[in-house]
Amino acid sequence: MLYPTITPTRNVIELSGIWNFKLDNGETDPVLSAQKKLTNSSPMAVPASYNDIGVVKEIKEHIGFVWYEKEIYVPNDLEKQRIVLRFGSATHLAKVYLNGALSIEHKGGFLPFELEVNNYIEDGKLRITIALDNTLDHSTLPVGIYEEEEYESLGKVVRNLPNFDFFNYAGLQRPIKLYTTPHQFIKDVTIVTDHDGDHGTVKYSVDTNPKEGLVRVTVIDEDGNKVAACEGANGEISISDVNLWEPLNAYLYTMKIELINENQLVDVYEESFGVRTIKVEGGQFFINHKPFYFKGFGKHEDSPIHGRGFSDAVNVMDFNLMKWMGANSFRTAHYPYSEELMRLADREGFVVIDETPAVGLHFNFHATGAIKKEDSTWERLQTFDHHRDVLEDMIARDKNHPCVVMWSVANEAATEENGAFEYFEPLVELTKGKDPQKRPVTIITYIGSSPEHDKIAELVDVLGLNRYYGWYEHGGELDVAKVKLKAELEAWQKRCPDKPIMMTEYGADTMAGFHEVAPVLFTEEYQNEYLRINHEIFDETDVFIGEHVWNFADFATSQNIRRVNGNKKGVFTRERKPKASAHMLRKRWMTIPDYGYKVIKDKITKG
Ligand code: BDP
Repeated sequence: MLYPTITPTRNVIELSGIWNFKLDNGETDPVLSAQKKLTNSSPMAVPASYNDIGVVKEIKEHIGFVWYEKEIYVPNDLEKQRIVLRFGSATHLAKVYLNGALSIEHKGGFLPFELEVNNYIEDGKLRITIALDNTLDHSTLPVGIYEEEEYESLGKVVRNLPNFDFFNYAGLQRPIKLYTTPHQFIKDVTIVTDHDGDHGTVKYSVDTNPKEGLVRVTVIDEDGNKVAACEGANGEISISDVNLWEPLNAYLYTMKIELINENQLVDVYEESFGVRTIKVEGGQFFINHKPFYFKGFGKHEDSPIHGRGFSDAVNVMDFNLMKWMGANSFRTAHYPYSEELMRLADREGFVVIDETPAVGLHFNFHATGAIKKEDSTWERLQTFDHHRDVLEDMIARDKNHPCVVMWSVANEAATEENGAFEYFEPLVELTKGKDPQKRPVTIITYIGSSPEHDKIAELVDVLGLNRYYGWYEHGGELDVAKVKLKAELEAWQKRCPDKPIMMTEYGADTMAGFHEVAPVLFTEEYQNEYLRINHEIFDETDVFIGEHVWNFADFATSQNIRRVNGNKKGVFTRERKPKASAHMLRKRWMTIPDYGYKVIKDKITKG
């Protein structure tokens, strides 16, 4: 799926700004309400989550549909082309009405969707009305628990509990754009790169609509020089003296694609790409044939005021903070992040584990944090079809990004329960089948999915472990935590020799400004000690390929007794001020090289 950009044949109009907004309290018929302009609406910023900027509880904690609307003129000149309305995302279920007519429905809150709007324009105008539902249940990703309860004195009370640990922000949280293409247009491009010595190869495949005309492809370097060219919808291009895309040292080429019909240039699109390879072998993770070590974070798209709303300023600052720390990578926990952020990661050289919104696929945690004995998750969940669609859409969107080095199919599902293997096997196969670059695949597991009980380790290329020894297990007993962590890592090596292990989450809630001489839970000293003992064990483990601290910054969660106004495991506060651990981690990461930190001597192979 192509990201909309301005080219000599295409235009883009941003629809960000103030939209009309209104809660739907279920009294109106959606079809009728979309037929006329929204009345009694309030201003709402787009992109943004509506929850925090709505201020009052009724908006912040609203369950169900809300309405957004904007009426625009479509300049006459544009009407000669295909005009496409594109949502970077709409969270979670969207019904889009154009001049009152239902035109598209989309399920899933973290991936783009679009539709052609030419036929909906009336008198040069387009009234875009969106009904958005934030309800989560056993068929959505993420998974939520929907409950209704009658109280004599109160009437019906509706609850929609997130089955996961982040606030269920909703709204039009990413940019919305109107863009144009010619009627004969470039629909998609797929790029797969390889290199040997200083010789790079680029296999490409261009999809056009209709499938006719001549495709011309030119590769341009960062200085604007043409380095290679080719003709045809599919082909292979050689680049001599190739500049590789390297972690934190990204080099991006531009592939200029021209579609020519009867000697006329009809469409132009430019896709940037990096030349790099990925391979997992012998317990190591190779980027460009060298063993890579992941240093970084599980993140969230989360910031004050915006909620989960897209902000270039937040993204640039977060990347600068990560660079300052010596981090080279992050995971898009727990949903695909905005396309704009992924493009920034390409440019900055951050290595990304790209995760689906499949979180909360378990019924074995109790709200108190206790692990319940449960074995019916895979019978009760109805997420499979949607999970498959989301994986396909995520790969279609992100397949060309050099920053993406691994797909995460799910986070902390009930992977120790019967039925987990049967649920995940087709999804892992699908991921491998759909990804033209054949990147490694992981499914991130929680502590209940121990080496003794886990059912899916054999399906994945990398064991992604979220483990909290010293926090949820043996909190305050760091000596015991160390022993337990070591034992588990050894057990994994026995069960899956040669499979790389990565700590995809480890962390401790820490209140910025809480201090004690002795490390005590919630103090900055404890967070440091907790991280330090984890690192000691990581450094003793051969097949260990990286560490992602949970979390980059403190983030919002729903209200519950385990969270004091949000999750405080951040190395930065939610306002991006460093805790003591930021300085401690910086010292460590600045001395750990991106490559060759864990070279297993008898296993050096060419990745
Ligand atoms: C893990 C989850 C993550 C939570 C974290 C925590 O993957 O979403 O925020 O634990 O409890 O279980 O802090």
